[in-house]
Amino acid sequence: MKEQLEIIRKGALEAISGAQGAADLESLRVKYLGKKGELTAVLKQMGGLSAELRPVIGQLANEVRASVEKAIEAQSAIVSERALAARLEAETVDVTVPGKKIPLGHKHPMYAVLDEIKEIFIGMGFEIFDGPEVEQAEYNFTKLNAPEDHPSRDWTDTFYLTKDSTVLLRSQTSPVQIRAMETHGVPIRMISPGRVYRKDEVDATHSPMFHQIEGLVVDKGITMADLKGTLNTIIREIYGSNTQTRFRPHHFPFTEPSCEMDIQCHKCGGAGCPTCKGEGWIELLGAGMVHPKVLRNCGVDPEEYSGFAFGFGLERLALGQYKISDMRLIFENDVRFLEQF
Ligand code: 2NL
Repeated sequence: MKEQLEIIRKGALEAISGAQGAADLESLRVKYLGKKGELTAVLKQMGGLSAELRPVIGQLANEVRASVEKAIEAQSAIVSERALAARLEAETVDVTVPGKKIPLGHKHPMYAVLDEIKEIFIGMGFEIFDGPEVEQAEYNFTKLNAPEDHPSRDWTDTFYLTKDSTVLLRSQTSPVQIRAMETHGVPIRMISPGRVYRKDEVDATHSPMFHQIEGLVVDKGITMADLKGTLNTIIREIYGSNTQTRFRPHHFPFTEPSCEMDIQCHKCGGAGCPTCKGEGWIELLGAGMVHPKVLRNCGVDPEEYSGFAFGFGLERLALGQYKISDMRLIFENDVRFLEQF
């Protein structure tokens, strides 16, 4: 029986060291150590042994079992290590292979213009203020000194949201500046960019929703010279340092005196061409010295403080900057148009 056990041990250890996978090892375990295995078969014959031989063979059998178990364990570690190495080899990722390109969008051309303008104002110490698009008539008109019968208040021009005409879609961003004077106080240097709404029919130069940038500077001793100097500086940042400007008298209820600012046509240099409709000048913005009544309506003493304000349409500026012929293209968001910028 001793020889039989040694043969089993030798055969088992050889078979185990040659096993290539976990399944092979499991079947070898069954073959040698299982209930119907070779070692068990030998142990079953131990009843016929003498009393002296039985413990000797028993001890040997235990040794064989232990060494077979140990061999299976060791081989199992080798096999799984090999399997891992093979997997790592097979599943290697080449991180140097160029990736798939994901097409990214970009800023809308009008917001590119807006961001450029914001940067210029921020550089000159202006703060950017936001406010509600649904406004009270009080803030959109009354505090801005618009008389009760002013044409801009007419329901044919303004989107009212209540029957009593007290709530509306703002027609300018000036109410943001009124609110800023009330809450932030003066002195103040600010711009308020945002959507505004007017009952205009859609055509190449009009849209019922468009974007406006308004600006406001209030401090002690602010004059028309500050208005002209600031606006000239900003326009020259946008259009180039050689840009010629002119100021024409105008009327707004919220400023006194009021003016409009033109730039000399960048296409023809002032000679007159289709871009400037033969004028040589292009109208750019409206501005003026804040009306004393407007200051008082916001709790600011016009004897102590003065200021200037201005406003312009962003779409119109973007159309000019990118030589776009139709405002509808700005809002349609057709990618064939947007991809050109
Ligand atoms: C335009 C140009 C303008 C203002 C806006 C303003 C704001 C306050 C006080 C006084 Cl809080 N004025 N804004 C001033 C002049 C022109 O916009 O063509 N508007 C119809």
